[in-house]
Amino acid sequence: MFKSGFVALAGKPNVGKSTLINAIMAKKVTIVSEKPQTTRNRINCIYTTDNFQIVFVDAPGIHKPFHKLGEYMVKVAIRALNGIDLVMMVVDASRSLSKADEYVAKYVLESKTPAILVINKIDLMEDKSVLTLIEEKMKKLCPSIKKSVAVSALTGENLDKLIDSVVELLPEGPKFYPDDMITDRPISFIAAEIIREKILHLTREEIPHSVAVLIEDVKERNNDVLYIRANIIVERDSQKGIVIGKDGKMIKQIGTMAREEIEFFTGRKIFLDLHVKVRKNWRNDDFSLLNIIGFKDEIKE
Ligand SMILES: Nc1nc2c(ncn2[C@@H]2O[C@H](COP(=O)(O)OP(=O)(O)OP(=O)(O)O)[C@@H](O)[C@H]2O)c(=O)[nH]1
Ligand SMILES: [Mg+2]
Repeated sequence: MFKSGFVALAGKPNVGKSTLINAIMAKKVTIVSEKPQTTRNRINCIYTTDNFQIVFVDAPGIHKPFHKLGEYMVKVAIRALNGIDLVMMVVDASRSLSKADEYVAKYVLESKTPAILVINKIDLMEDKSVLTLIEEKMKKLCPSIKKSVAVSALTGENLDKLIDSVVELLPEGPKFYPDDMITDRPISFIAAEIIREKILHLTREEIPHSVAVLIEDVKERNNDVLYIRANIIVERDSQKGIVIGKDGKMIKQIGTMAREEIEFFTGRKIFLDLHVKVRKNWRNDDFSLLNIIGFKDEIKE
């Protein structure tokens, strides 16, 4: 019997949703950072074995938005809970439960989809006795929780148990994607995300949230090289200066790190051509949000 289904991740920002998917798949497919609101749009990550296929739907963290970008991200996250087989509701064991977790529980319950509670980051926990309290509280808020698993996406602890629980709750079904496909997103999306991840990693304060990456061109070149031209969009001239850095040092570092990772992901030689552009207030501008992030249904709604 072959099992398959769509499993969406829900949780507030920074609880480790994307890290969990990468850890289960043993492959980096979706980007991760220590800063909240890293994931901005939906990405399907496909995990196939001989016995099952799980399509993990990674989505932004559910939060209170302060601009249109955040507003549409939350819409994406809530929409990701429609038409799926199972929700993995993720909470952070190293922090106490908050109003934001209750807010997530409300949406999970409204989706009328069975859920697994994933208590992540147990490697940071000293007192494991609170796990039961977290479980009880979340189950009370969200009676659609069928199971609860405490894990660490970082150390891999209990991930096998989590996979077993997911598979157990999945229906019998076909393969939705071919065996060798690990994401539904094209290389342009993945490359933009990897570049943005490096910027998140290398910059501080308001820069990470003010940056977007737009792929302008992907072209086959001689000697099997894939040429990728990307615009790094910032909101202000001062931010442009920071992203370029003194003598272009910062952009060079971003470029090297991103190129290496895109090469690893694609198994191909990449020529990465980065430019920095200022688009004032892009985070509140529908045209930019459609054009750069690809929100379409969210803007229409
Ligand atoms: N110690 C520890 N850190 C973790 C674990 N899982 C994730 N993290 C860290 O938590 C941070 C956030 O991880 P992400 O996977 O980007 O979180 P997310 O829930 O996808 O966040 P958004 O995309 O912003 O909603 C990163 O710094 C991760 O390294 C874990 O099990 N243990
Ligand atoms: Mg994420």
